[in-house]
Amino acid sequence: MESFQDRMQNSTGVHSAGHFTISGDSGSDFYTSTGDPAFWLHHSMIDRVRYIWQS
Ligand SMILES: [Cu+2]
Repeated sequence: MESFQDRMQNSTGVHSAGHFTISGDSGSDFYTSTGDPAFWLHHSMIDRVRYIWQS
């Protein structure tokens, strides 16, 4: 669990990188990402990867 979390959640992890690169503000406002519909494709894939990992 720890290694999976580290890869997904640290500041350059897959999950975090989507928040910081989709929809504009790369690095300062984590919450602007949700304004871009493309962001939800990213987040759906994050959920899918977690499900696959759990399985
Ligand atoms: Cu997120």
